[in-house]
Amino acid sequence: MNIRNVKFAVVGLGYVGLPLALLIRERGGDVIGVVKSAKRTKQINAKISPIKDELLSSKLIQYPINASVDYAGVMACKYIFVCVPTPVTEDNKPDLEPLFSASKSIANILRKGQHIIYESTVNPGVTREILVNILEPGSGLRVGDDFEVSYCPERINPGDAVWSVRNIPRVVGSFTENGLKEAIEIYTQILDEGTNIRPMNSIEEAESVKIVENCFRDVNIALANELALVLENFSVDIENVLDGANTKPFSFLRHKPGCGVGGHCIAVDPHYLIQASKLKGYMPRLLDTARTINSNMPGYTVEKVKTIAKSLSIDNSKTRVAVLGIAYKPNISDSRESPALEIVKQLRNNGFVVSTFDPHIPEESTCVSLDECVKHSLIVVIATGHDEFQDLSPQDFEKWSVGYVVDGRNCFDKKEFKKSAVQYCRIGY
Ligand code: SAJ
Repeated sequence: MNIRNVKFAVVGLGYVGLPLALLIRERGGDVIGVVKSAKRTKQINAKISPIKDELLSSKLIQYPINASVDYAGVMACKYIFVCVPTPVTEDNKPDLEPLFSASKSIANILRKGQHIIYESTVNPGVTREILVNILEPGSGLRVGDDFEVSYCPERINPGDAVWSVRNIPRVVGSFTENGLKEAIEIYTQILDEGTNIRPMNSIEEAESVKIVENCFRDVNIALANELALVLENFSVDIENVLDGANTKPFSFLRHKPGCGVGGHCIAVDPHYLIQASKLKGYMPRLLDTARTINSNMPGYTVEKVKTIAKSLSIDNSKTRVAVLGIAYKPNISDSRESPALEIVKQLRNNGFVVSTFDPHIPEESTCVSLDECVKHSLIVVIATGHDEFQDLSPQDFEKWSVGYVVDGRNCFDKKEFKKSAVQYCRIGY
C-alpha cells in the first residue's frame, strides 16, 4: 500500500493529532482532521496552528490540513487515527468522554475495510472492553471481520527538539494479525525510515506500555521528592547527592525534586491505571503514594513561603510574592495541570498578594515583564525552570530588593546566594 494513495482521518488536532496529521501530509497522504471546536477548525483551515509551536505553525502553512467538526469526510478514509484527550475529572477519575464521543461518531459512518487506530493514552482494557463495544453495535459491523482496530500510544514530548512524532519509537497492538500487519505497514510509511515499531502480543499490552512508562516516571520523580524531604532533615544537599549517585554508570536514573508534577501525561496517566486496578480488586499502593507525594509538593513549597512570612511577623496580606513560571515544565507554553497554578492558588488562599510572570505564557501572567513581577516583591518563588529564569543571579534579585528566593526547581547554586543579601531556600536542603 502506498501512502500517497491512501486517505487518512485524524480525530483530534491537538498536541498529538496535529503533528501526526502534518507528518502524514508531508509523506504525501491525503488527510482530513476532525476537531470538536468550530473555532479550532477555523484556525486550522486558515493555516493557523492552535498550538504555540513555531515548527507546527510553519508546517501547517506548508501542508494545509482540511479540518471539520463533522465526520462526513471520515467515511472515505482507510485509516482513522484517534488522538483525543484522555483527562481526569476533579476527583482524578478517568474521563473517557472524548473517546466515547469520537467512537460513537466513527461508528455512525464506519464502513467495511476501515482501520481505526487509537493513540490516546488509556489503561489496559479500554479499547476492547469499552470502545469496541461502541463501534460494533453503532455500526452493525464486527471488528476483525469487517474493520480493524489497533492501539498505538502517542509518545509526544512537548518541547523536545530531538524526539518528535517523526522518530519516536512506537509499540502497536491489534485485534488481528492482519490488523497488526496493516498498522505496522502504515506507521512504517509515516515515520522516519528505521524508526522502531514494535509489535505487541495484544491491544492490552500496547495500552499498558505507555501508561507504564508514565507511572515509572511519576514514581521516580516522587522518589526524588521524598529523598529531598528526608535528607533536608539531615542538612544534606539532595542535588549533590543525586549527582553523586548519578556517577554510577548503571542502574541509576536521575530525576529532580521539584515543586510538583504537571502536564497532561505524568500527572494524569497513573490515575487511569490506579482506578482501573482498584476496580479489578488490587490497590496499587506505590502508584497511589507517588501521586500523593508529587501532588503535595506545591503545598510543601507554599509552606516555605508561609514560614518566611511568619519569621518576619509580617501579615500575609502585606506580603507580596512573585511566582515565576506558569508552564508545567521549562521552555514550553503549556500550563495544563501545572504545579505553579496550585502554588498561586494556595498562596492567595493564605492571603498573600501574588504576582505572576511566564515569558512563554504572557497571556496567563498578571505582569507584562519579569521586572514588573519581581520588583517590590519580598519573596520570589521559582515554579518553572525556564531558561530565562536560570540565567538570573543573586545580584539580579538584590537589584530588585528581593528578600527571599524559594527555588521550586532547584535552578540556582545556593552557594552563590550565600554571598548575597538574598536569603535562599529550595526543595530539600
Ligand atoms: N518533573 C520533575 N522532576 C523530574 C522530571 C519532571 O519534577 O525529574 C516534573 C516537570 O517539572 C513537570 C512534570 O514533572 O511538571 C512532567 O515532566 P516531564 O518531563 O515528564 O514532561 P511531560 O509531561 O511532557 O512528559 C513527557 C511524557 N511523554 C509522553 O507521555 C509521550 C513522558 O512520557 C516523558 O517521559 C517525558 O515527556 C520526558 O521524558 O521528557
